[in-house]
Amino acid sequence: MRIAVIGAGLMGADHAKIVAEDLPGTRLQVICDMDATRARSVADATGAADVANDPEGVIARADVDAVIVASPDFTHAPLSLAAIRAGKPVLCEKPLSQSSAECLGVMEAEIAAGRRFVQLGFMRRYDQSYVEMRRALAEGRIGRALMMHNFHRNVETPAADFTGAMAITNSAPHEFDVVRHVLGCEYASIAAWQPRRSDARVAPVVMVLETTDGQIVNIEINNNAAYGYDVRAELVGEGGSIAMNPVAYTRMDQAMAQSTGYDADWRSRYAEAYRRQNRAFLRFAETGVFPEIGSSAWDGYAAAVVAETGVRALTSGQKQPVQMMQKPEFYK
Ligand code: ISE
Repeated sequence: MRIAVIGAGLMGADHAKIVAEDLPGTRLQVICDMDATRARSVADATGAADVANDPEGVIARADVDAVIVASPDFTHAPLSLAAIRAGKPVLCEKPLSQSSAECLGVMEAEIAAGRRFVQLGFMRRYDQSYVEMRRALAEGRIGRALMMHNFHRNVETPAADFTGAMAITNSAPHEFDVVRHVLGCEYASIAAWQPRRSDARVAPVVMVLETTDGQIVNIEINNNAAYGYDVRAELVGEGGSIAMNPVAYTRMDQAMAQSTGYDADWRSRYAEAYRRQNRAFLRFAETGVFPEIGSSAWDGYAAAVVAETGVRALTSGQKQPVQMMQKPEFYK
């Protein structure tokens, strides 16, 4: 399987490393980036065979069998469409698009092509904590699900002009996706608020969602939490609860105190989830069978609808109904 990685930024470099180190049987064929120096440095670090700067050209190349898209968000849907046109499986970083209409275009192209090509990079589904929550629910060990509490904290925003709307469209889609995956239902409504900060940085966004099955979900997105990358989740059922443990290999005991560290960002916290996701993508590329827990173009559409509705809820200060199309038979 000859793989091209499009985008040699943070995520592209990470994906290239996973392909090179953790996907036996693959060849890292091309690293593609507008910035030739960046592409070359990732290629050198990972032993990729070639570099390029034209993504659509790379997707069409005869010596490329599958594609990983990790270029800027606005390129995700157009490049997924190019992969569908070329008949090549694509692992596309989240979000598929911030526009649900554009996600719909990708779904329509896939349906017209008659088979799945697009796996979306909602890697949290492969994190062991969510795997266990979903299993506990399926096995009836905590009874019927009532609520899910979620915290998503970054050290600081990547850019100073990051807004509350961006917290909803860029960071929260991980929670939107993994919660509906764990609970196995869709959202019925969303409300969103922000507390006031004492400085100009973006304040946390707190959302409360109702599901179509009558559960309540709350999500805190705090992109300026200052102390570390910290994701927490607890699924509460009628007969028990299951919560994510902090992930740490060691504990420090010193000066009359006990402490564990935080990751600086998601790449190390979810390293194993990314590896599992990318292995699942490789199997998908080899067999054409869509991964059992993988997220699809439909899931990208669902996340985009909730995010669009969440932004309306934040700006209006009012709870908004989440209105999604019927799930096409193709994605069932
Ligand atoms: C960021 O946009 C991501 O995509 C990461 O996966 C997430 O964990 C991070 O907190 C987001 O801000």
